[in-house]
Amino acid sequence: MKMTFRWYGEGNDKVTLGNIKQIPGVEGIVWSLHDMAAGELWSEERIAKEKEIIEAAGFNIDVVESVNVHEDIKLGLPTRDQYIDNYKETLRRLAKVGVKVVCYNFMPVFDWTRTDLYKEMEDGSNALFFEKSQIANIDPIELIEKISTNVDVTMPGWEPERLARLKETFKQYENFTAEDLWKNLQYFLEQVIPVCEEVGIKMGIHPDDPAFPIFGLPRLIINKENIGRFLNLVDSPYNGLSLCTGSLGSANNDIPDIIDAYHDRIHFMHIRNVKRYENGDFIEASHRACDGSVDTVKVVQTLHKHGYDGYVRPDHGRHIWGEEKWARPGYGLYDRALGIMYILGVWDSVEKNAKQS
Ligand code: DNO
Repeated sequence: MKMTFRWYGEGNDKVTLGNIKQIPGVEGIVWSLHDMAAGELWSEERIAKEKEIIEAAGFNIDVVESVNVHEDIKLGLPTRDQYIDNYKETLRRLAKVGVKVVCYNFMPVFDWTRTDLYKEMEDGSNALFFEKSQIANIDPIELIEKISTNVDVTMPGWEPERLARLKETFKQYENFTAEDLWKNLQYFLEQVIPVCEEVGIKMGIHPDDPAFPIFGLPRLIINKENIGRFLNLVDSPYNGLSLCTGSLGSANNDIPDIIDAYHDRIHFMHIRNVKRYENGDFIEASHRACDGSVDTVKVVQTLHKHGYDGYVRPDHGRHIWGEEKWARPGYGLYDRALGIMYILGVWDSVEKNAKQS
């Protein structure tokens, strides 16, 4: 298991590389060019600059999250081919500097969705929250307006250019089915995976978050069966997963069982916990197994059992010790650092037991 930490880049993240350096065990920075719109070709100069900054701080640049997929590709529009060409060329450029894994998602319109970014918890911390009944009763555009007020940073999946086109994009998805989306995903993979095989980049699709349809939009990567279908669309080790325990944990998925089934296709793990309530709401909890609905201990044990040597990062943390005043929602420093210590603690103890027996 290779530990990493997501970082949004200089001037765009209040967490510094120096901060991250002091968290035990972190080998790599999960990075991206966050100002690139989906479909744009990444410049070699910008890629080289990011590599230089990250490597100078003593980290590897092996994982990129994300290279975003243009909406026209998801919609299967005739214009998709030019964006797929850019995607392929971006992958070639990333491979040239040593990138090994690219994380992406194939969720229509939105990336992750929540109804409250700072829900107060009993201990005084606050965290991302999803209230199912709110989603059922609110217009998506109203929701975005409501939750993005008072957030002065761009959030992944909530980029300004995406939000500006929201109404129009929703219209394009009218009468669009899950089968349409599967077809367009297959088309994308059939184009992109051969390039990955050639240049040595492993693609890891991120599950849909939450792992159920919202606003009448189809969602594909939501359970074991669909993940199996996805892996068979193009049956290549380069067509793999960024398995996110929090996203899959928003529905009643048996994540250790999913890891058992597909561990050889997991290139990147996002490990975090969520606490699910009976009414379908969920809140992001600490990484500790007993604090939420995901058995994070069993997740790590199962990875160890299969000799997992891919990348891992802690995912969304709660905002603690007042960091909501400066941190990007879900991406503060402290709770993610605690998460790393928990994940490594479980891993080290399983490793030690395995060696002794
Ligand atoms: C949320 C993240 C997602 C993820 C994308 C991958 O915090 O896990 O935004 O990066 O879905 O493309």
